[in-house]
Amino acid sequence: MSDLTDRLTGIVGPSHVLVDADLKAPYETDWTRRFTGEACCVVRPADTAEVAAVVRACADAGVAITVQGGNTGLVGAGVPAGGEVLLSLGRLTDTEPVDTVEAQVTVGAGVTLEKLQQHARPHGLDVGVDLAARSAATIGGLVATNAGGIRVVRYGSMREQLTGIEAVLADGTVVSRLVGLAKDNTGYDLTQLLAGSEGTLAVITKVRLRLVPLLPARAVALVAVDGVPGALELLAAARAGLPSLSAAELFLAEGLELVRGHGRLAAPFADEHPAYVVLECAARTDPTDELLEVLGVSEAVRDATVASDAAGVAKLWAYRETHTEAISAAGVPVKLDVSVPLRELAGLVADLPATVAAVAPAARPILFGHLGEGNLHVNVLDAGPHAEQVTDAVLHLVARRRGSISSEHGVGRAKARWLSLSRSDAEVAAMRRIKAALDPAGTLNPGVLLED
Ligand code: 2HG
Ligand code: ZN
Repeated sequence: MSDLTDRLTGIVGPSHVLVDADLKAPYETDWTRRFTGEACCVVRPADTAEVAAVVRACADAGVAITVQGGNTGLVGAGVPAGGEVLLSLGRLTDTEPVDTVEAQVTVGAGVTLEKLQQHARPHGLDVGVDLAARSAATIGGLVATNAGGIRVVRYGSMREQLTGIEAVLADGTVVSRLVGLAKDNTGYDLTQLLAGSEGTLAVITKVRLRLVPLLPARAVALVAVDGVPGALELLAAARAGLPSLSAAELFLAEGLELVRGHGRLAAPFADEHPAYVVLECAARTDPTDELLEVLGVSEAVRDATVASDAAGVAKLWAYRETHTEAISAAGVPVKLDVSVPLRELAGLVADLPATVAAVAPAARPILFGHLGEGNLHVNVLDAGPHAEQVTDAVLHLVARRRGSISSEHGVGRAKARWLSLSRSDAEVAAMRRIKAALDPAGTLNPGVLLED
């Protein structure tokens, strides 16, 4: 192994090959604290050429690689299983000037979402994807997992923002397609193949993204409803009546109680309600009136509060966006991220507590997520030794309702065992053939997405 570390040191310099346990530790455990594994070393290249040389060195040595961006992933895809070289892309922070004619930009994989937003916004443009982990999540990781977030209802997931990619293949070859042509039918779309491939096919080093118009005027409503059927009735009204709709989110009474306790937040309403919806409208001019009009006629609304100033908007979003940190402060949850057709959502939410209780009687499920896509984040606290059974029971329930076992976080190591619940044998076999063609030695992120 010291031959390999010597070669890696020659490529990136001694200060960017970490071998001391203390220095490696922050890279070896994921954000949830549920996934952890030892890396033989952490290597931090500065650019695509260094990444290519590192990948080639590992291929020559027959040592596997775990690829890591901001380490905000939730499915254990970015931490080693044991013994891999951990390839951290945090130094790939090149940011090219915003191309205002194409409304596109090219950035290094290690640029955080927040930095990219700050880069685009002075030009009257914005990134189509946004999510709570924006300050640490990197663009490379967001593409590798095809991240979704809170604006999918308007702009789609990360793959819809992609116009080009540069990546290093398992043998160290660089493939680069960063022109960002709006139309380009010249064969297989490698850019889209790599989106959502979770580091198993190549290491993404640069990304070209389309940008959307910056919409400075925002109005947010926090709406109390009787339950999921009411939330869906409100969603239907919002979809029909709000051309400026930019987010439609859901959380339940248990989640509100948890985030209020964690953040010392005031109760949003005089009474408690079973479920809450956050609707956000974004436009060039104040969309408050159109939002109020829809709230005024929807029979699903039990109570509502609306804000359009920055502080008020942030205050309302906090009830939804602090769910993850409030849950994490309460324990290490089993994190599941599922989606079902919207007509199945109420049934799924109704069935979940009993399904979880049957295998983990003391567990506390906290449900929230992205209403527009039927994407529920099922976080289960206090599952104790029953984490696997909880995962198994919930994912089977989702499959019975024709859903996906991973909506936006990816499959990672956490869900690889259950991939066949969402993908047919023929599909998994085709995926394995693609993996074998691009990474025949199985060096890139082994055990992620496809079980060994
Ligand atoms: C969100 O929507 C993120 O806030 C995190 O996808 C979800 O913590 C989770 O389970
Ligand atoms: Zn989410």
